[in-house]
Amino acid sequence: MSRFLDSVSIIISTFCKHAKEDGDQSKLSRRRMKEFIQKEFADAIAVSTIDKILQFLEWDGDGEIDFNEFLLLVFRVAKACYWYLQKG
Ligand SMILES: [Ca+2]
Repeated sequence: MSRFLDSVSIIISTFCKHAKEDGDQSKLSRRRMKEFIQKEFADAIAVSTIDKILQFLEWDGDGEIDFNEFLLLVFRVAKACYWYLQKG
């Protein structure tokens, strides 16, 4: 598998792993998503910011994070990392 597809596979398996641990294999609760963001970005994001991120991500208002909403986080992080690396 190419490096790019490996990365996509990791994103999918990360979402599925956390969704499965949350009971429903297709969605994460806001609580689980908050824990995920806290764990993954502990050094970079303040707790108060995480709630704002969750409001942005959870745009359909059903109280859970589906894969499309999870991808919004991936896109934002990828864009932020890209711009950070460009500044070099
Ligand atoms: Ca949702």
